[in-house]
Amino acid sequence: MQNINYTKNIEYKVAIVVISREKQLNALNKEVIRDLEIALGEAKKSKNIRSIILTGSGNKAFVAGADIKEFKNFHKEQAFNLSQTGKVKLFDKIANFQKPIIAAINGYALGGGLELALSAHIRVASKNAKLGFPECSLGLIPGYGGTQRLPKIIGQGLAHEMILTGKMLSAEEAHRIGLVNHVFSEDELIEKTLDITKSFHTKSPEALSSAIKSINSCFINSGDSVESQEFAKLFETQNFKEGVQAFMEKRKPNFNK
Ligand code: CO8
Repeated sequence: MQNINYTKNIEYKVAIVVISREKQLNALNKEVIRDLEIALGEAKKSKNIRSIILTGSGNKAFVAGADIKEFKNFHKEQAFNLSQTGKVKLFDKIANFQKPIIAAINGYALGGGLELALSAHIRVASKNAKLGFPECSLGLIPGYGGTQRLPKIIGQGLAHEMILTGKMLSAEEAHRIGLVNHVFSEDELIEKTLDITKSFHTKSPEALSSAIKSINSCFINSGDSVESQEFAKLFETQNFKEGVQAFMEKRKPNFNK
């Protein structure tokens, strides 16, 4: 697990999974997704692990998105497959995980990074966190379940605004609209998140698992394949090429209107 730092906190019965690709702001590429899958498998089979904390390395980013450099030259079918595979291998697995998963957002949670946090059962953030969906500025849309999970968490009106404007929210704004449950200081983020996990010790593991399954069942993701299709379709547009090129050149995109 080259891209993941996996530690067990025995006192709290927690696996702390840190995405460790700091120089690229922990952007999600295929290897990170594979390693996260392995880490979750490890946490699943450990009897002394009752919950998982997912966070990013460093103090700048949780995850700044899917790795734009990885998919910049993709065509429609590759984009569709990447989106679908990521959902099956990771995002849906997190959402349906039998043990509680808390995303501790320690900086930027953008695009696929915010989608990762949305898949978790509980989200907390440090005061410096910034959350947003910049995909439309790249000529894209969220492709890892963001269009499905966001409206269920913050409501359709706010979800439209977040995705269509690409506006980044501060941790406090995210807290106000229910996108994160708690905001902690940067220094205390993990400590306070560990405190939340303590309450799981006094609960039946089977009950927690059943609660997660039942809560999820009231949100059947009927629009999931629509999202992957729409995401992939955009790879055939000139505006997508311009959006990605602009990101690579660190400039604003000049889209055809
Ligand atoms: N992908 C690849 N590399 C990235 C990403 C990313 N998402 N984010 C940051 N990086 C890299 C930068 O390219 C840079 O690398 P280098 O040093 O080699 O130039 C390094 O990380 C540091 O980043 P910056 O120099 O840009 O740092 P700043 O502090 O100036 O800016 C930002 C920080 C604002 C976070 C900026 O990096 C940024 O805007 N990043 C991109 C954010 C973004 O657009 N995220 C959404 C990506 S698209 C997506 O997630 C789609 C999800 C659906 C996918 C479904 C299937 C693929």
